[in-house]
Amino acid sequence: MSERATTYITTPIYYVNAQPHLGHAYSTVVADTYSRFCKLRGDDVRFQTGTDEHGDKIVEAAAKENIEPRQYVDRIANLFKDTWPLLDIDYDRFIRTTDDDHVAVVKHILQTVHDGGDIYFDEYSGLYCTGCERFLIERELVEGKCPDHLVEPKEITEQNYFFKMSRYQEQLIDHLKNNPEFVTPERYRNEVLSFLSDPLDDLCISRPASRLNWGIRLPFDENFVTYVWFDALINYLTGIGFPGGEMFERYWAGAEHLIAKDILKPHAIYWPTMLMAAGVPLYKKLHVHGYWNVDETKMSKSLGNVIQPAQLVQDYGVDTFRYFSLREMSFGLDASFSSSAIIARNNADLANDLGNLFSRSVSMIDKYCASILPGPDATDRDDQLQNNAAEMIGAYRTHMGDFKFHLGLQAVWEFVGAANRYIVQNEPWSLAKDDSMRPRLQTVLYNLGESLRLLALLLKPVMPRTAAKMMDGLGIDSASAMMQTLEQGGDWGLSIPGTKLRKVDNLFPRIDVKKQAADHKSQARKTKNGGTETKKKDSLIGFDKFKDIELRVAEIVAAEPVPKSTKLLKLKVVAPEERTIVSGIAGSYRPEELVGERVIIVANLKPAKLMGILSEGMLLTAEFKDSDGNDRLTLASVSTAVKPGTKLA
Ligand code: ME8
Repeated sequence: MSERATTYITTPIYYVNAQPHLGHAYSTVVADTYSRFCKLRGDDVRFQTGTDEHGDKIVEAAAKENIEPRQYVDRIANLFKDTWPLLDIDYDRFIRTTDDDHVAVVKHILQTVHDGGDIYFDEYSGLYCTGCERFLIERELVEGKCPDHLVEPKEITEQNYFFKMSRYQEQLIDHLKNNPEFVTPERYRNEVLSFLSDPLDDLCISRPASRLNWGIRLPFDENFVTYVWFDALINYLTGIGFPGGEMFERYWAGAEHLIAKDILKPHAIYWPTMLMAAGVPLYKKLHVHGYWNVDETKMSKSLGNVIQPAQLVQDYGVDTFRYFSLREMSFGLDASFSSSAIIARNNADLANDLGNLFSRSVSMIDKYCASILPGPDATDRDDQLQNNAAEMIGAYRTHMGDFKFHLGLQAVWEFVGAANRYIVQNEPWSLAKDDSMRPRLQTVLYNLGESLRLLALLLKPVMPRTAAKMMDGLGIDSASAMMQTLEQGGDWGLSIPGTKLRKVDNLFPRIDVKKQAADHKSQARKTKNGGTETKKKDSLIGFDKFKDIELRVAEIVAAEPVPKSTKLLKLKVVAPEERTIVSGIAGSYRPEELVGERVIIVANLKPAKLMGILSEGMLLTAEFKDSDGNDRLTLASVSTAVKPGTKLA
């Protein structure tokens, strides 16, 4: 029997000098999703997050509030702790660098490295800013002054302890060369190697307690405290019971750290060399992601554009945020957060594609089979749909395991599109009209139920609440074996005919773009001086507003005249979900010449009733005069090579 793989995933431990924001939320959601994905893959998983509580910055933040550092760190650490349940973060340990066991492990490592001869005492001269309580380097200065305190730093000579980092430079280069996946994506591995092409300095790892006493005392010299990075990185060992203990043995070999590019150097250079000096094997992998900007601008307190996780959950819902952040950011690259981008994803991918697939399938099983999942006809297989499902699972497993979450989700949504097309192609509503087609109808509905079960299984790591709701609607016990791992549940055909489905609410309500746009407009008006713009200016729209209009390619799959109307045609289109659109083109087109056309629709228009038929969108047309001088319409169309559902950018 093969042994279960182990995975130990960590986030950075966040400084408590700021409140949790979008960037912290992203890293923590990624780690949580990966942890849940690894469980789905069958691994034995441990997941750790926490807070970094020592050092100058924290003392400064506490002083600003006129409270003791201890009181201050307790308050902010609790803010982080209280935030994670809002995002459904399911960690095993929340570690704080002020925890007793952590202090003991830091002392243990310091002593080991000291005993091994890799820590020495030396004099250091540098430019010291008393306001900052740290040494500054030349290029941090503006006109020779500290930019924060506007004073010239003093040249001081201080005695400190140093770690012989330089001694491990070659060993680290070898490790990076021999283990191409040690730091990923590759661009960050290259960055580290390029940094290592210059000689590495030793690392100053202490601060005199006379000027900073909020830290861990060196075990071999009580007059000094530990430099905050040497302290913080060790949290990854403390959390699994280092140095002894079963947990360390069990998890360390599977350690995968997740960080953003800002803290690459401490993780890819300080940390592995520290481990080498302490005689501890290196962690397995370092995954590095990019930065979130807000509306293309850097997020910062002074710009007032810091986004808080609680606000995100309130505005968009937890699963919409989780899905959006994983789908929108190509792991490793920077991405831009905007309200219109998250609303577009909610309305198109979640409400339209997934939400409609779910509600239509469940309501047809309700209507035609009294909410009981029918049995498929044993001789009637739909290989195409089953192959699509197998392809989805394969691609999902590979990409999620490689931290390419956007590609994993893309594969899932290709299957959502295939399942939506399956409905259109099979027309269960037509099959239901013909008694002889009952076995076929049952097969189609079973296959839809089974597609939804597989989707719920794969979406568990990304959107745990939505997956639970889908299982509830499908009448599946979320604790059942087929919903636990890909191994147990990834095969086609495990749904049990006869299962009673349950009524659940819509998976994703649409977010009203118009209302949001109106809110933004009134917000913008408030901030403009006096509202004196001319009418002409008012008729121009900003790119933000244009981005709210969703144009998609649709394939017309059926067309018929609307009774008692000379102008209207009722069209069934796939974009990629099926919808009905009533369009005033009867004077220019005959129904039969429209089937198969790829046209352009406005996909996020509020549905409206025309001659009693609900029209869900609008076709783009242009007016012209034909050779007889009659007014005619022509449809905006694209080549049939473009897939239905493709968005126009
Ligand atoms: O550096 N986009 O803590 P920190 C994406 N205590 N991620 C972001 C982000 C953004 N705009 N801003 C922050 C520290 N992050 C140290 C870590 S670990 C041993 C010690 C996330 O509070 C991202 O994960 O400054 C980044 O690496 C981390 O927050 C930095 O958090």
